[in-house]
Amino acid sequence: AADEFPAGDEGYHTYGELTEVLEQAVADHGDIASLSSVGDSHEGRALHLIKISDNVAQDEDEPEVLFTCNQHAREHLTTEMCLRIVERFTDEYGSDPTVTELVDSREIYVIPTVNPDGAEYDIEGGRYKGWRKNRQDSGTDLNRNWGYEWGCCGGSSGSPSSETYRGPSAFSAPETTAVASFVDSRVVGGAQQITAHIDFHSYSELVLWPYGYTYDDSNDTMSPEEAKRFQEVGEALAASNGYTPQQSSDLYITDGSINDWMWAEHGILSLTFEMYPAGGGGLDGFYPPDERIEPETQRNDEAVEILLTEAGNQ
Ligand code: ING
Ligand code: ZN
Repeated sequence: AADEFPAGDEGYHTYGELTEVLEQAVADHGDIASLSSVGDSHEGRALHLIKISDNVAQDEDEPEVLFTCNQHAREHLTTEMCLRIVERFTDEYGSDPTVTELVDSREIYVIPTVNPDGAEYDIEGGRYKGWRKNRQDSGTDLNRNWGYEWGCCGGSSGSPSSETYRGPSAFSAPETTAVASFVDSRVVGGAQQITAHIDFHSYSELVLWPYGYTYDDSNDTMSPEEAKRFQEVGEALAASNGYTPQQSSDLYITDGSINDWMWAEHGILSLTFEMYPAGGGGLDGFYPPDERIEPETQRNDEAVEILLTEAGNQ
């Protein structure tokens, strides 16, 4: 779909367009939405953070939930997923009862692009490059750069030219550092406020949960009960969107992923969604036509509601 770039209002958003839409959403809904950033990318782009809640300027004692998108540059559909969450939970507030109840009782955080440099590079010149990594040196795979069991076990590479290069050290990428610092900052009075998280990727139509670094389904940092909860929540989410649920190491071993860090360091119920299409698309699988954006992001509306609800069940 290279001929559909640059995207219009109905299509994929460039970083500049995304920024404008977020600024407008906050301007239109200042009572329930605020825009800040968790830091800057390697090339200096703001890593936007949107907070959505009633009394948005206050830190209320409500379960907090985080949605992150676009760690991988070419997975542009995920940015549109995060944008849909922002637009839905602002535009539908006061008219949709479920949205209203969740905005009133939760603090929702959305980071629509964790890798804006890579995403802009991928579309530069109007031709998709199939780029995955960030834009530091020859590129780091952000989802192999997280600091729990970094580089321990497989599924990442020490070669800078690899698609899954883990970087020279854990959190060597400014993007992972910035998101991690934000999550660290949500520890208030010794308790992590964020209780649930989805990191959106594409593609394969999967719901994945940790651990990725080990085939063990439980160990000294995840009890059998906790593993069971991941599986139950993962299966409920997958029942709502028709994806296939599995522990992430059952797909393949990966070390240094965001989910492993979120769970091990913060006890956050953290899952990955692999969005449309299910498979067989090769490089095209990363570039569904504009017409797929609405149905394939809408497809996750219920899953997002389930996770927000689950966030209140400790
Ligand atoms: N897939 C994910 C990846 O980072 C994944 C799958 C996510 C594995 C989380 C382990 C943990 O390789 C894509 N498409 O990026
Ligand atoms: Zn990905």
